[in-house]
Amino acid sequence: MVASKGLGCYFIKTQVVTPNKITIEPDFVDEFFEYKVLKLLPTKVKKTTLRNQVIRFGSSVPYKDNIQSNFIPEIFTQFGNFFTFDSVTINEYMPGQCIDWHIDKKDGGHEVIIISLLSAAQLDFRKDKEKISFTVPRYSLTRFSEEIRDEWEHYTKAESRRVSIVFRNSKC
Ligand SMILES: O=C(O)CCC(=O)C(=O)O
Repeated sequence: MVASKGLGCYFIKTQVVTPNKITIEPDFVDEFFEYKVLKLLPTKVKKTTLRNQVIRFGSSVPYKDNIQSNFIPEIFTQFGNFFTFDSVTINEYMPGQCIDWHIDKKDGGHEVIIISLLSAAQLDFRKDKEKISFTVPRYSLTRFSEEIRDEWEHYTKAESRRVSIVFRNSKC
């Protein structure tokens, strides 16, 4: 984990927390969950520097592209015990591919929640001239809200093949 000035990062046991509401919880899921998620992904190789593929389940708010079904696959329902969501996005990155700097649309809810699979990645945030970077390990759960969600742009580039799952709640 690497943090630079601005957000004042500190450790609480296994979690990383900043006053601006980002937490990274390691080992939130396991290899079996990863295996089940990968079965949902079609095999595709796109020649692009951006994400290899994006598939979505559930609500078409805030993003209506690439929706596979209005129903969220059962494998994800267990997470209802930890957080509320009405859409699930699965991103696949091949080595060197990235998602460009962005702030998630407001109507995706007050919090962005991400599970990382297959490999760790660096998740970067920037606002004005400040930048902060975190390592999000394989199997971890990352949650961010408030200022860092609403005012800081985020970006990630995969070094190895990586799949991320993003949970959003358009109803809050
Ligand atoms: O893959 C990630 O960790 C970030 C995904 C993301 O920012 C998004 O889907 O909007």
